[in-house]
Amino acid sequence: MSKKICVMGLGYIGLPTASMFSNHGFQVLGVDVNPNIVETVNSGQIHIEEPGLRTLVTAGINSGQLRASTAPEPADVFIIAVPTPCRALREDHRESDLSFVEAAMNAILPVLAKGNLIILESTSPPGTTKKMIVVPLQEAGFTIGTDIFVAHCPERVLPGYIMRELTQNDRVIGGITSLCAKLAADLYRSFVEGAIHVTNATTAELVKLMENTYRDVNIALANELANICDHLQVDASRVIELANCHPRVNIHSPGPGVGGHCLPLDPWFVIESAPKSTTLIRTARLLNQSVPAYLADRINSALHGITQPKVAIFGVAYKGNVDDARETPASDIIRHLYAHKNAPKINIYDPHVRHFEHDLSSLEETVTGADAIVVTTAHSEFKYLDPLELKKLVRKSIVFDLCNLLDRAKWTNAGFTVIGRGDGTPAEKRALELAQSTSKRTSQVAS
Ligand code: SAJ
Repeated sequence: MSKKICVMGLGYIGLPTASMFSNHGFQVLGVDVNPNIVETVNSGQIHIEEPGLRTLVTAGINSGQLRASTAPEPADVFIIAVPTPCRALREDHRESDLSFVEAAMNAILPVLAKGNLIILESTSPPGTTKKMIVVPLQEAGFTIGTDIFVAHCPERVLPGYIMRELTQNDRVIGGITSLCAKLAADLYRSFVEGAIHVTNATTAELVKLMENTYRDVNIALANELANICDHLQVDASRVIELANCHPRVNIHSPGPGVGGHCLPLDPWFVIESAPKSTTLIRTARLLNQSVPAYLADRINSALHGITQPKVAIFGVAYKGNVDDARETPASDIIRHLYAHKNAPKINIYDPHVRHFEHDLSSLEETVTGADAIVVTTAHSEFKYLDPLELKKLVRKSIVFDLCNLLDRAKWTNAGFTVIGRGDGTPAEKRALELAQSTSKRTSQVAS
């Protein structure tokens, strides 16, 4: 009989992982506290957008290897893939919330048996595997490494490419003992084609956090460069392009801010674990957090003098071509726009996101009468929009391309003033140019 795996949490990581194991010879029970998710999965459908996921879920359900339920059952392996949020207590202070890990452990404790392997996949502050998994098991009478086994195997897959990266990426496995690590490594070898690196649990926790921290710090540098370029009136994209010709330089891309459930949170887990040794990480995080307010100010200054301005927001997903709006910079940009004295009316269009904190509208409704279009997410669909068609609907032809996504020449030729992220032209100057050209055209028409 094939081994049985119980996956706790059927979100962006749990469901892909459960479906992957179910297509590699394992009996898999996916567990989620949300009965709607359980019902959706049992019908072979998915509740999240991720290329290739539906095929594996449908195959798993049809073959009988995958099932979903709201309660765990006895199994050989338990994989915990639940959220580990980081609650914002202040703008400059966040704290980890491990209550979902605790709830998952409480749910599985009654069905655990000797010989089981328990794996924490959720991204967690250093020490979590010991504190939240090992300690409750010891309290329940188990001896780790002899009659029960524990490892941390952080997920490291990129949303949008999860199914490919699950198999192709290297995997870091942190065991509580070397036998724990070996058992977990053997399990993941069933589908992982990348190398499997074995270490201890706390090292694996820090590896995962530092990967995302590395990216956050580098994006902060790119965002600071964009701000410098606005000040110096130099184009940041060109600076980056030329600097990256150097064999040891890789400046990241500036954008509307940093979103998602990983990069804006994981550095805080590191800060929490060593508050006195994390000056750079904290500074970078705060810099990235400040970008939406900075950009909202630039947008507002371009709207100066317009009574009851109207803004069209393009995209609220935290990045291009995903349906996930968690911690999206668009949300902060909208909040700061609304807080302004001359607050605009805001309409939002996103072809991927289904649920957002504000109402979403159709493309046409969003653009009609707009004084500025603001591209806040790099969805591919926006690249293929026809600016000539949009020009007929807007009131003023300004577009803030905060992702540097659009074909600038195409939009400029269609009559739009394009303001890119860090493109070096002050928004106020652009708005002035635009106002002058509009009044010139109006007076020409009048005469
Ligand atoms: N971003 C920039 N500039 C860049 C790159 C990204 O502003 O040059 C922004 C994006 O627009 C987005 C945010 O950063 O708002 C995060 O996007 P991302 O593509 O860097 O990362 P995530 O959050 O989708 O996925 C990351 C990945 N980590 C790394 O690449 C080190 C992924 O491999 C992890 O598995 C995932 O976090 C996770 O779950 O932890």
